[in-house]
Amino acid sequence: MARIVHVAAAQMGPIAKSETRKDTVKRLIAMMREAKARGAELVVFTEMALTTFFPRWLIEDQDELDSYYEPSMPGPVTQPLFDEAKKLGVGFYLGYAELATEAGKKHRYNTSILVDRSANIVGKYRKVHLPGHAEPQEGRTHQHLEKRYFEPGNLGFPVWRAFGGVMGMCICNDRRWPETYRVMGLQGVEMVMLGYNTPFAHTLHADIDGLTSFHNHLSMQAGAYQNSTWVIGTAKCGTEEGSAMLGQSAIIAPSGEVIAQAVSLGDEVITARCDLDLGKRYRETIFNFAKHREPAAYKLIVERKGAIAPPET
Ligand code: ING
Repeated sequence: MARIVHVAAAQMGPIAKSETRKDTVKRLIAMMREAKARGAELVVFTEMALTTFFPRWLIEDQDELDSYYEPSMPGPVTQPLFDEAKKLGVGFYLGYAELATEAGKKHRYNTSILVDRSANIVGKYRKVHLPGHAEPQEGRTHQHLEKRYFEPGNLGFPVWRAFGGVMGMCICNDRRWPETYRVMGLQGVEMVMLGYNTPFAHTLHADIDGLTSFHNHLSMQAGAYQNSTWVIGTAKCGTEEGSAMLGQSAIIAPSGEVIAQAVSLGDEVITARCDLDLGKRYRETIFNFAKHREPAAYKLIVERKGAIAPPET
């Protein structure tokens, strides 16, 4: 019996600083309803889907900064999203800024959750790879201060049995690092969900920033193919508070092929019929980890501290 999951990526256009969570939750619910109407049972929202991407600013007022985080999930403002999901029988991935209290101490994470079709939170992930800086940088029109506002994730890269398969999550910059997919790949992941907020002007090197679009799909397609997994990448995009961000949300098969892609820079739902057994056929042939990642040879692989010098002549 084929294990099919009908998936939607719910891309978001800009969220203005002035927009309330009530407003953004209404947008999320509207896209969830559209996704359901188009046959989806799992909706992948984006990174920090409830607020504007606030790490673009140096925020020194503590109350203003705290206003961007969720002290509880669901909370009073996000509960309607969970209620709608339960009513529709739709699961979802949601990215948000988390204010967690652990052993009486406050911690702040860039977080995502996986919610099943009965609106139960079955998984949580906290972003490991935090790009940008902790201190404001000269010469930038927009900062990228995730290292200032979040701690690195402390949950690793777990995977969960859900939706008839093995599900994994990551967030934005994580998608650029092979370790992200491989750690989940070694746990048998079959679908990796992720959201991203990707400004075009990140490195301020025109040649590199000019390839932002190319590097986006390159990273996700490689991760999908090399680990025989589906990858669902959902953007927050468009010009948000003056910062132009990449769209291109995509549903990528374990073959590495992009099988659905957003074409706008606004709220846009894309859907696909994802056969989880497609990944299985790759794992049983080309990427049979047990057979082809030669344990004996891999044991010999050591981290080199630099190139081997030429023999003394
Ligand atoms: N944003 C960006 C991302 O990794 C970035 C940062 C942009 C890195 C462009 C490299 C190039 O997509 C977040 N939020 O991680």
